[in-house]
Amino acid sequence: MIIDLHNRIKNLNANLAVIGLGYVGLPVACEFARAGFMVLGLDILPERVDRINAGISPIEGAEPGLQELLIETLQSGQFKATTDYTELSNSDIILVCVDTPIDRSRNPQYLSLKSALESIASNFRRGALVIIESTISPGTMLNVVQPILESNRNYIMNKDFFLGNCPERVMPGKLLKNIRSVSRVVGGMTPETAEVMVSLYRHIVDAELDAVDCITAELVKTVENTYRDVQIAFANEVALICEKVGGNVWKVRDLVNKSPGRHMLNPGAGVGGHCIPKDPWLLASSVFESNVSLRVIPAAREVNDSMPYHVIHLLEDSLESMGRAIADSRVLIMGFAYLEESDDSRNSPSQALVERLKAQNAEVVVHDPYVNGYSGSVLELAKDSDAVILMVKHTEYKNVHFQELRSVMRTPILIDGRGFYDKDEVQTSGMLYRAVGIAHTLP
Ligand code: SAJ
Repeated sequence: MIIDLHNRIKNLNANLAVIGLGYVGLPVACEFARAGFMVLGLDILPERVDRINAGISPIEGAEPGLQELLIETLQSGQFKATTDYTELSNSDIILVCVDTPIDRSRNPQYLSLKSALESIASNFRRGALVIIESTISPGTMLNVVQPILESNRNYIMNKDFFLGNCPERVMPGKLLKNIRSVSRVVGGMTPETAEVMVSLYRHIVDAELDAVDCITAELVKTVENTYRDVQIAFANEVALICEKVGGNVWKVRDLVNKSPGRHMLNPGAGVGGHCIPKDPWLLASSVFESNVSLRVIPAAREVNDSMPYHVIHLLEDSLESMGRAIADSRVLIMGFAYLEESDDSRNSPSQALVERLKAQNAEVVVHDPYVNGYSGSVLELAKDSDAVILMVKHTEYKNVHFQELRSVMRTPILIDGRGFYDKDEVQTSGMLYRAVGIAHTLP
């Protein structure tokens, strides 16, 4: 049965379905359609499906080529979207690209995943291949995915259907580019399944495709992001040490990275986004109920989550030196997105900062050139403020003129959360400069 599927993949006459038409599902659906497959996109949101069928990409932010590719694949008839999950009965291959957040106790919250799996279980046909692209906690394929797919119609995996996990490696702003150019781990519940999956993804991926078992695929994706989180936490702790002992973490980092095999990442005002704050908990949760006690991974999360509050400490200290307090101060936050040149503010460190400042009775104003509702003039918004806090290194913020800024502020304090500005330049303008990772020396 899987040999037949393999042949149909080679000949491009396997029918594909992609469940979840977000920043993972929509690009991959369009790429497989461009490759020549008939692709059916499924989503639970009718308005999203209607927009997509009208040729309007629902993905916010600049995604080079996606809008054009969507229109091309709709016009060629290779791709269409629907909310009708019964159409899954016509699919040979079903990709699942739904969100897999964590809940308040940091366990995986699989509502979307389980709903998609139940829809598949009720509709898929014998011989279908199901591939999970969502990031999942190690053990999920065996303990969650397989049982739900076998729960209906008495199907048995590897007899009546086939199952794999090919974690996405997309990056907002370069969704299509990453699909083509970034290697993928291809996890199959059997080696034969992994081999068939490699032949499928070879149609859209130019980079390496590494066939593995599913537990390896689940581990690789969660570990690669946890690795990044721990590395950032290390840089943040070094920043705190530098502040205390009189150093400049940016200079230290540059020189450390001259040492062979060192690649210290950037410290900063916090870690946001849809992946890095979540994936370490997906990894850690796989051993929550065991005798494996994790210390580094949770501690790294705690360090990174504390950084917005460290920025508040720098602000408090600066205001105090000018005879002011946070309460009744007016603060301008520069940058609300989680990442430079992005409009995505999911889990943004600025959210935590704004909430805490407001709780301390500060008047908070936010600017971000990419995030709806926060555009405008930095100079206008800085008027009568007691501090400006740089939270995101959007290129636009390089144009800030410190003398002008100082002239409109009530108290001229600049807190640099990303090592974005030159301390001497800021201080020469007469502003008080404090930065994450740079010891405070009186001007
Ligand atoms: N950050 C730091 N210091 C750093 C790097 C990032 O504080 O040295 C902060 C950023 O400001 C941001 C957060 O961490 O708030 C996340 O930044 P990121 O560069 O990791 O961007 P993400 O969250 O979009 O990460 C994604 C991940 N890709 C996938 O999950 C498929 C990650 O594995 C990639 O390394 C990253 O994109 C990338 O650089 O492509």
